[in-house]
Amino acid sequence: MSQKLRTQVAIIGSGPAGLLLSELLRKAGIDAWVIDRQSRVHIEARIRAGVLEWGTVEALREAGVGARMDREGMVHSGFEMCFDGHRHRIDLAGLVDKKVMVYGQTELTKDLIAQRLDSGAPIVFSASNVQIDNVTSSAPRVRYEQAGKAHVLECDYVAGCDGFHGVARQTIPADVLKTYERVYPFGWLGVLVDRPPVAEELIYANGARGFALCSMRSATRSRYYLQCGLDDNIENWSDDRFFDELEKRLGSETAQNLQRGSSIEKSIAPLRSFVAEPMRYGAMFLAGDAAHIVPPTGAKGLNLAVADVRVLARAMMQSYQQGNTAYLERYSEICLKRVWKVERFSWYMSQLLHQFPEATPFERKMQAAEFDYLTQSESACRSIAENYVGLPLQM
Ligand code: FAS
Ligand code: PHB
Repeated sequence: MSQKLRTQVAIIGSGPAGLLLSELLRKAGIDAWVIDRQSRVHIEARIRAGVLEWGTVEALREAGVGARMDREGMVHSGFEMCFDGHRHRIDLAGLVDKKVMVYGQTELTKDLIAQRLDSGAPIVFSASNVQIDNVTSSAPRVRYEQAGKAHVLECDYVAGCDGFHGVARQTIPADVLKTYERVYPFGWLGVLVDRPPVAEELIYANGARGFALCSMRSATRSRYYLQCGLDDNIENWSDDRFFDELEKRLGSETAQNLQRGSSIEKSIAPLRSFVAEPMRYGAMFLAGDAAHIVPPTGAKGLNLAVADVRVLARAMMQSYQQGNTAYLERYSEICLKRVWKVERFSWYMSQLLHQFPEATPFERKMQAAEFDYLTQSESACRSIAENYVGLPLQM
């Protein structure tokens, strides 16, 4: 016999989107349940994004989880782009008077989960067989099993924050859902190493051997990425081979400051641009990777997920507190406007900064000319800067 439960908002997924939404709603006195199929340990062990737009920083503070980020995060006022060893700094503070925060997605996920557990508000881990029913009726509900027991959670709204491989998007009928996709012919091989970063700021590098990114999690923990083949696997990459290749891609001037170490995490992530429309179906709202994927070259995945839930939280507050459902009605339209701009920027950065196996000599020349133009045009750099720090959130 399944246990019947009731809430206002059923949130599928305990990643940054689902957790932030749950805490913004809780702060506004709106009940929600968070349900995830993975364990807490698994979720908190994921190594993903590392750069936060200022809008994301403000949303995390608004949700009450800004303290550790403000203590341990690193505020950056610029980053470097490097082409064939020639570095050019994008001065974010100088060009658009804004900065970014370097703070790991792993850490902000831990902060959000800890606050939710401390508050006693409902969060369910290791739920299996999660299913979403009746989202086009007046009685939407979510069913799941946990510890061998079946549960039925009745609700007003369902928030599908369950990532690219989740169940929510699959709930939208094929004749309603429209998807757009670009799969890139390479992946990113990432390593995490407890060594001081090679430079104070991030370096995005392109060259004949391919893309490389130098990022960090703290003054003593670095995160490096190399463009790799789609059919590549981490067994082919010893730490020594990784650092040898990174040195070659960075050029001797930068590489002389590179401190090698043993990797504490190593993984390959495919690169994809993906958008699903609409982001709302009846009483169900998609947010984050459940609705869209960007290649990480623009550092936008996490930030776009946060932008979605800032819009969704405000729309739900308007609905519950003022009975005004106008924003909920326009949720998909409002979010998709931003999604397509962010997709464009992430695609642009990926086109500029990677070696495409099928690229013609003319296309390589276009990359070089684009980079050359960037080094001489303040307007071009300002365009990159305003996108990198995050476009204003429009409601
Ligand atoms: P998430 O995927 O984070 O969370 C979805 C949650 O839903 C998960 O906890 C999952 O367990 C749960 N779930 C899935 N199916 C479910 C089901 N059926 N029932 C219940 N729960 C379910 N972005 C960057 O900017 N930089 C990076 O370096 C970077 N690296 C990345 C590496 C990888 C491997 C991936 C996948 C993404 C990376 N991203 C990166 C993008 C990343 O930051 C995402 O945009 C961000 O995690 C999106 O957050 P959510 O939408 O909350 O989805
Ligand atoms: C990271 O630190 O993991 C990171 C930073 C910037 C990106 C992608 C990943 O564009």
